[in-house]
Amino acid sequence: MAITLPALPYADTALEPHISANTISFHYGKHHKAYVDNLNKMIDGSDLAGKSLEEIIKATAGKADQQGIFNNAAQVWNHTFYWNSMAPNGGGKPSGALAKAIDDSFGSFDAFAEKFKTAGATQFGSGWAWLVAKDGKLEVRKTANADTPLTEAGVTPLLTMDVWEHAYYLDFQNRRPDYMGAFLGNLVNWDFAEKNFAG
Ligand code: MN3
Repeated sequence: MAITLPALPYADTALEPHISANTISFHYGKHHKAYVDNLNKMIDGSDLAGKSLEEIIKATAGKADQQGIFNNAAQVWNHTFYWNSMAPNGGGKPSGALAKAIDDSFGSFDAFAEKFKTAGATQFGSGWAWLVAKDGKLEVRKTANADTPLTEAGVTPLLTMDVWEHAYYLDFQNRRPDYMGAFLGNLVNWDFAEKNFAG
């Protein structure tokens, strides 16, 4: 069974004016789709065909001879996670257990937000910023290219922000900090992060 491109969880105009339908048409319709298509071509007829996306990522992580498969598989997973990390009328602050965990782990929501934006701003070149849970504590991470905390034992990804240029260049040109401000201020889907935190 081939890996499929999941439907977007909202209309392609739903994140406007922050992320345009034009960005979505390239980012989801071209980039995300290409990762799915490339992955299916690469695993066709191999032992990995028929395995789940998560199984493919874990089986190929850190293996130099399977870097291409890993990159495409991890990018499929990361992007689906990213689309779900945003919502129309998102932003604001989390509530309940996640809000308490953010205060306990970072000192305050604002301290978390600073750390998250710094992770995105200091990821040189392409990559991702993450909020993850590990041993009941929350951590901010950044990963390069296709790398994903999904491969780390005991780590649960809660939220991600794509900082590849293709995520923001059409709407923000080179202003990555403005994109990150819109992500946290207007788009971030705390309901999704809360569900991931609750397991
Ligand atoms: Mn991307």
